[in-house]
Amino acid sequence: MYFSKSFIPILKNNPTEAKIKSHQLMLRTGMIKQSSAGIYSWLPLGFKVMKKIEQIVREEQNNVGVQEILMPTIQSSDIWKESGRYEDYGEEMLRIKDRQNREMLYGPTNEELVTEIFRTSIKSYKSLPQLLYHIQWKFRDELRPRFGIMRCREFYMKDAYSFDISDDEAIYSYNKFFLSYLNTFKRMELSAIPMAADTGPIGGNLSHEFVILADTGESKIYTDKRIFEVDSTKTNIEKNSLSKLRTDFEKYYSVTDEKFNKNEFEKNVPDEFRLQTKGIEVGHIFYFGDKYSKPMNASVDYNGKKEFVKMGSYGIGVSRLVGAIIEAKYDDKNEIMKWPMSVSPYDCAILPIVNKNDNSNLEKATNIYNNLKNKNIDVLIDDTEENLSSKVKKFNLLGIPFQIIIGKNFSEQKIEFKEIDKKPEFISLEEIIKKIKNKSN
Ligand code: 5CA
Repeated sequence: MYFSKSFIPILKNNPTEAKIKSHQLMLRTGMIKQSSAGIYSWLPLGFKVMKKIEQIVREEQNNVGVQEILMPTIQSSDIWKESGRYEDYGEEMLRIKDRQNREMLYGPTNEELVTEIFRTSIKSYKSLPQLLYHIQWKFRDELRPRFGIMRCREFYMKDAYSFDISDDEAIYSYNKFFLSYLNTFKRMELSAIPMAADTGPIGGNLSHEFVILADTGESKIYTDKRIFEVDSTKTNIEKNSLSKLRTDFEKYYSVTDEKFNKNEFEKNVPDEFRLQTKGIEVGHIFYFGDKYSKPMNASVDYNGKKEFVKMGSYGIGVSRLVGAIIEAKYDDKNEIMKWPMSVSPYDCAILPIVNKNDNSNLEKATNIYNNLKNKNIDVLIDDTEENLSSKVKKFNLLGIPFQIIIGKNFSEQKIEFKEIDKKPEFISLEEIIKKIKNKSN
């Protein structure tokens, strides 16, 4: 992509309405545009990042055997009346009437709808477990939408649902998601810690939030620093291996605000390991047994007996993750963003010095650009006539992890190449390709 032809509407200055760095950067680099309070359009740069995050989330759901479906955004109120949540959900739910005067709503979550889908098709315990997910827009009429896409009204979520015959099997499903979440966030180079959490309007009594540390986070957290050392790499999908993983984490006190108990914290965590800080909730998993299956009559036949299925639900804030990664990776002091390669909007940027009367640098840049494209490396080339220092400043904000700079001292064998936050080196195109490919794997 040529910068001059791209739709990346960069702002000169930080927008004053934005209070945290992710919101500032996303507006400044034209990733999103607000359309009304808490509702955003996703422009090419932001959309590319979000789609890459979505794909990682998808692959890690598939890896633990969850099947993808797609449910609609608009739901009928009938099923919510069955579960009893239609009234309980309160003003956060956007209620809509259709032309027949039927009560509809824009889904804030999908426990009811997925239970309705399940109960009409699955009749025997032999078809269990069923693990289903979708990635779909949600709407919650938040009282105070804020921080851009971090707490907005319309957001993109992966939500998954599990159906099992017993508590024991249901916990096994829960633990599969536990592992898949750790793997998902690791691929985005985030260290997300699972914390015992409150269940709010979703319900149940077992729940973990996955939280990444950030000063600007809205969740207060209390944790034992040793939890960062827990190794999940040797865990496999077997029941015992997964429950060991849970135990390895749960050994360490780690809770969100609502679950905090000062005495327990001080009793369980030696002084030097106590960490009291803030974080961003990027995922949340729940086990709630028959909270929905019972009132909605979702049961299976178990050797002639009717058993209500045991359910859990599992969310990841796909759109929130875009902001969360910025909060975790943006270097405030040097004003440099560096996207993890796995979610970066482009793999490499080429910054030639271009002037009106001499297009030789642009030709060299185009040549390299074509070479990289042939190797499946996604490149953004800045073909504008801005001077080099303002190009570098601009690209430091765009956060593409690699840069090739083409100026007067260009040489085929010693091309100026740098990782965005490191010193330049002078190497051949083959070596450049190798370095980029190494980082992509
Ligand atoms: N049904 C359950 C699990 S699927 C559920 O809805 N869980 S949730 O309420 O915790 O939401 C799941 C994730 O969506 C959260 O962890 C968070 O990352 C994201 N999320 C929730 N509310 C918002 C919001 N207003 N703006 C952006 N992301 C949000």
